[in-house]
Amino acid sequence: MLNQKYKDIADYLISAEEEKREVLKVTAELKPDLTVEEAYQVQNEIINKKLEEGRKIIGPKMGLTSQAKMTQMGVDEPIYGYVFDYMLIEEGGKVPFHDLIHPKVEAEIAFLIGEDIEGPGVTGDQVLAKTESVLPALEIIDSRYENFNFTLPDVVADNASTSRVVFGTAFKSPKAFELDLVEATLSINGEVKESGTGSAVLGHPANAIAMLANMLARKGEKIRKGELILSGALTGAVMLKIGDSVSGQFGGLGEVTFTVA
Ligand code: 0L1
Ligand code: MG
Repeated sequence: MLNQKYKDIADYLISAEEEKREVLKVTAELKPDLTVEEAYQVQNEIINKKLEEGRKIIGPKMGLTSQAKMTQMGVDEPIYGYVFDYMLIEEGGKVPFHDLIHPKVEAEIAFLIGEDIEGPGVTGDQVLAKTESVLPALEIIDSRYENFNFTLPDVVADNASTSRVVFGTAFKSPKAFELDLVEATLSINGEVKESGTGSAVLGHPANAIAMLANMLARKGEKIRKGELILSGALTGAVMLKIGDSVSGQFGGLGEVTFTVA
C-alpha cells in the first residue's frame, strides 16, 4: 500500500522533470507526513525508474553540505541524490534553458573514486587514499518544486534537486591539493556572483564523501570504483537565465565554463 504511494510520488516528480514544470511540494500535495526515511524510498523509486529506462548512474552526489544551507533547512545532516548520464553537459557546452524549470548553478569539487569505499566509520583521509583524481565541477540544480519551496523530505524525494552537471577536464591527484583551502569563484557574464572555499563543505570536501559512504552503509550500499561524485557546494547557488555565460574558477584545480542557450 505504502509502496504504491511512494511509486505515485515518484511518478509525480518524474513527470514534473520530464514536462519541465514546477509542482507543489509533496508534503503540501500528496503526503504531509512524509519522513526523510520514506523520502529516500521515493528517491529510490525514481532512481530505479531511470535505470529501467536505460539511464546510467555517474555517481551519487552530496547536497546541503554547507552549514549555511543546513541551518536554513533546520537540519544537521546533508542529503544525497544521484547524477545520471543524461544530465552531463560537456565543459564549455550549452545548457538548454528550455529543458529545465528554474535552474541555479553552484561550484563544487568532484571526486573520481579509485577503489570501493564502504562504511560505516569511513574518514576523510580514507576517502583521499581511495580517490583517483579530483576535478572542478559546476552543478545545475533545478528543484521540481514551485519557487524552490520545500522541506527536507521533499528535497530528498526530488533526488536532491539534481538536474545537470558540467565537469572540468583537468583531473588532478588529490595529494597535490589542500582541498579545504581551494578557493572558488562563480562568475556570470564576467561578474563574480559567489565565492567560497573547500572548507565550507563539512570542513573538507573529503569529509562529505566519507559521510556519503557512511549514509549509504545504512542501506547496505557503498561508493563504487569509477563513480564521479559531487561533494557539495563551495559557493551559494545563482539563478540562471538564457544567454548567461558561466565560469567557475577553482585556483590550481582549474576552470569550468558553460553557456545557457
Ligand atoms: O546540491 C545541492 O546542495 C542541492 C540540494 C537541494 C537544495 C536546493 O535545491 O537548493
Ligand atoms: Mg550541489
